[in-house]
Amino acid sequence: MTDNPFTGAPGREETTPGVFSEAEVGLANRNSGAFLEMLSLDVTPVGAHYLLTHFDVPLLEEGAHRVVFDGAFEAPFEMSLEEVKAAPKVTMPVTMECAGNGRTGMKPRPFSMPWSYEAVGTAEWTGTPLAPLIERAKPQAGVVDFAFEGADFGYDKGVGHAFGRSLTPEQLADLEVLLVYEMNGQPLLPQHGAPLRLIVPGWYGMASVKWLSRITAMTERYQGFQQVETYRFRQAADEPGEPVTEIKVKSLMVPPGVPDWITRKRWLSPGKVTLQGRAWSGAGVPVERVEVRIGDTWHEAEVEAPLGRYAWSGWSFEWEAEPGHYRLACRATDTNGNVQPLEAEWNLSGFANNTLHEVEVFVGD
Ligand SMILES: Nc1nc2c(c(=O)[nH]1)N[C@H]1C(S)=C(S)[C@@H](COP(=O)(O)O)O[C@H]1N2
Ligand SMILES: [Mo]
Repeated sequence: MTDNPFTGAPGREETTPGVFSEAEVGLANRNSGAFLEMLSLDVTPVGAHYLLTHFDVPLLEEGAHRVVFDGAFEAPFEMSLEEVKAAPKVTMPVTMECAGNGRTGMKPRPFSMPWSYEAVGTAEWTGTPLAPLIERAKPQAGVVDFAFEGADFGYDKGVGHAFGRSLTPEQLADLEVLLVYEMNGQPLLPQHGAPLRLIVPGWYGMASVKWLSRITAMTERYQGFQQVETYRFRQAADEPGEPVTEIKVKSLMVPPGVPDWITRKRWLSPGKVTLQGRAWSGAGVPVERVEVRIGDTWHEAEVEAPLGRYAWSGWSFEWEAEPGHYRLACRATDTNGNVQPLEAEWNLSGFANNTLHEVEVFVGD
């Protein structure tokens, strides 16, 4: 027997100065991000939707897969994919964002998947509502949590675990949670959770468990690693911290003009330019306004109606571009009055950075 080689998080500091490590670049190669130019689309093409997978992608056979309802249910049961597909079918456009999106903008930089802006996308998810299935399994009196576990297993900080998350009965009653088997009208791809995943609209992506295998009713709060050890706002490693839940208000811009290959800085000609992008908030709260900063002046952008309650809104602004060097930025406000902060609110894991998207632009002939 070898001792657990992953305890003590070897080679992994909580934060890191300067350049990205080989391990972080490896994570970035596995977990691709969205193309900012595709923010012009309401629905992100499947192949351009960001990915975040902690362990290996399990290759599950649809015909053999079951989702098991067990634990403190009066009437536990399991369902085949055929049975899930025979249940009432709904399609919902949902904007999903990784809690780690924006991590590279934090100082000092948390050591993890190095997302800048690209861990967000909107898909039309097709599946069946979870709530009636939970009802069918009849939770016993005293159930305080439902645990959702995926078929993927691995190690983090020395702890071996299946990726799992939980929601309380109150959260389930509030959230329109779906069991999903199609994305943009196509069967789920393995990397997006085939054959079955959870979608928790309005929450950061970690709640939307992929490769869903087991739903366990619990009379005590779920203590899975991904629920209690991570996805928490902490200032120091020894704090319990507050859980990461709903998405915070945010906006991004389609970078205008043409890019420099390496730096992604932009070049464009003077004259009329349509600046456009997307804005969203969490928990089904609509975006109220988007402003665009050109030089030192903020301008009101036009905001479109979203495809659905949990989908992002398009925004646009007509700019009469004059020669010069600019750091363009955009900023959204939701109908609860939440507005994007000018400075990132630092936390140890780099979660939920919703500060401004800035794009450096040169206008000239
Ligand atoms: N089983 C499982 N579910 C998971 C994950 C995972 O690693 N394993 N990653 C989560 C995270 S952190 C995010 S942001 C979303 C990403 O979903 P996507 O890869 O389909 O975009 O899936 C979530 N569900
Ligand atoms: Mo994530």
